[in-house]
Amino acid sequence: MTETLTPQQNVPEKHPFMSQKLHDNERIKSESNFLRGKIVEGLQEATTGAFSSDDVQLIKFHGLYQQDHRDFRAERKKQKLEPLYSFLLRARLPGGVITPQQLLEIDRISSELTNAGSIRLTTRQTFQYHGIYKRHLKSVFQELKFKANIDSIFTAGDVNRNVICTSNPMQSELHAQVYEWSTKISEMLLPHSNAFAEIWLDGEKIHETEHEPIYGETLLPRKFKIAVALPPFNDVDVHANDLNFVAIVKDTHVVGFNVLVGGGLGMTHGDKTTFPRKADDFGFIAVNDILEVTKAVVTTQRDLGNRVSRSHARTKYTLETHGVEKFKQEVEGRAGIRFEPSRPYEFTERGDRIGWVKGCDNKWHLTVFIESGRILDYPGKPLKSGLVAIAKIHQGDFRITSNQNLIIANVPEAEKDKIEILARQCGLIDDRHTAQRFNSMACVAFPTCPLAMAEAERYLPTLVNDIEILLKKHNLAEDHIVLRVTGCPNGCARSMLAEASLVGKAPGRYNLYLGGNTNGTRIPKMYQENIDQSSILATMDELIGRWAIERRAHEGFGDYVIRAGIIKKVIRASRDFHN
Ligand code: SRM
Ligand code: SF4
Repeated sequence: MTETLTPQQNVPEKHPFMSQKLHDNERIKSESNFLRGKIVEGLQEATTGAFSSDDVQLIKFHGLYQQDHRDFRAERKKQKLEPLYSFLLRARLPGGVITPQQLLEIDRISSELTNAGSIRLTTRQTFQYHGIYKRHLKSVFQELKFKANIDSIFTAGDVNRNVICTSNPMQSELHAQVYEWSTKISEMLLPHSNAFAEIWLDGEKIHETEHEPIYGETLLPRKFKIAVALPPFNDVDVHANDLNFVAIVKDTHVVGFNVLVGGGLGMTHGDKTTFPRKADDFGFIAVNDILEVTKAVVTTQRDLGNRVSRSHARTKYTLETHGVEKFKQEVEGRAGIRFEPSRPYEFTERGDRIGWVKGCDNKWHLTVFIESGRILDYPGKPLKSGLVAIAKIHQGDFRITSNQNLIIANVPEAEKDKIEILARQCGLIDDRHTAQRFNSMACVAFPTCPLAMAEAERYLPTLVNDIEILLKKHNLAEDHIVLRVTGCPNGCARSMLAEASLVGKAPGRYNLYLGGNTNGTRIPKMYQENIDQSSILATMDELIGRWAIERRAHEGFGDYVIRAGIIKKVIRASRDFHN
């Protein structure tokens, strides 16, 4: 069994950060009284739409981010008005599964209580509401909990985030198993604090005594992400997560997992001490060891992670600082297991299979493409109303994918045509979409993300149009490049695992990275810095033209740019070529 020591008890003598001043967020957490802070008082404060700066950090643990509409920021400043504050709420949905009834409630709440009116599917298999005013926050929490049985506990902050798992519906039995483990992991890593129910739900005590047996009172040094992948599908992008379980299957059963630790994609422009990093393979564990190993990895990161510099606090840096072997031994000791040599597996697919597939249980599953995951009624394309119409007749469930798409799952044969008609009417099925569009992804960026340096979600549709034109020009219209755009180097659309990616530098300007691969196991490298739209297209025109002529059979764009020497081979982490 994992010991439940506090971080202080577990810090080894030679911890490199012991003598330095801890980051102020550590103070905020430790003084917060199990994440209460002064949130209740802040909610009652009617003179501002915001919370105090300490509470802005604490509300993250409750699944909220304070934001202001960036399109209006300058104008409001000019008029000497407070920024137009509103909140993002991120739901907790391990594995991304929801019922039609839940979807109807999610839709209603978005229309009645949010300014944006949209449901935004995320790259971590859940949904976000944007634009909730402070005065509506409590109602949103209560409606979500009491009408849809959904909460947002620990979807942000220095804790384990939404646990994601492969959503391929064709392997129904196996999906059920990896989904079950995702939910068990998620539940094991929930807080033991009554603050959430107390503040938002006017709730009764859930936990008799408040303590955090796994996290300790100051929780983790930084966010922590877990994925469960079911090969051959790498839709979850294992190298983006602190902890990954790759399911090893025998016949129809998951018999164990290969454990990969220390993936992460964020970096800071110009700071070479920050970098995207692939996860290290620790080895194989038996299926029933998954929870103990999870606990051991989380507590090792809790105790060894950097609490001084938040830019170096993720597990990937802990591995770099202490060494992979030491971290691994620590996990073995805490979990009481020995990692066996990894079992063979292969990732061959990553994007969602858009369209209908029949599962092994003879149920049908329709994966619909939702550009950047934004569900809204667009002119001539009422996606949101269409989805509501489907939810009203659908007898199965829905699954949000880690690629911001949605699966209308478990449709009986007799209902298939009705669902198809509704999906076509609202634009959820659109035969004009190309493979390129299906394999392109963007993060939110403007106008809500405070960290955005350039557009992403609002730029993606035109960028894809342009890339489609280039592919057509070079007779590659049926082909695609795994293309991702993020408004800054944090990499929320996992741009650092794409074949080609644009990373925002300033309005209208991006760094162009090339050389990732189609199955998400290689980190791309910077090819051009700070370029504008016309340079991006000129470069892509030239490179797609060369790829069309020089590629070997079925050679992906990312593999081609490396073989052709356009990009030097990237082995492990971007650090290898930044240094
Ligand atoms: Fe992210 C911060 C949006 C997945 C790396 N991310 C943010 C914030 C909350 C900005 C902020 O801190 O104020 C963004 C809110 C924008 C908005 O208005 O909605 C934001 N991240 C998103 C989402 C919604 C992108 C999307 O288009 O779907 C994804 C929500 C996931 C979820 O449901 O939990 C999202 N973020 C990711 C991923 C991809 C993943 O997890 O698979 C990454 C890269 C993987 C990783 O963590 O290394 C990612 N987000 C970051 C980082 C950099 C973290 C780092 O340690 O390097 C930040 C900034 C931070 O934490 O300081 C960030
Ligand atoms: Fe915001 Fe940057 Fe994440 Fe995009 S990548 S959502 S701009 S933090």
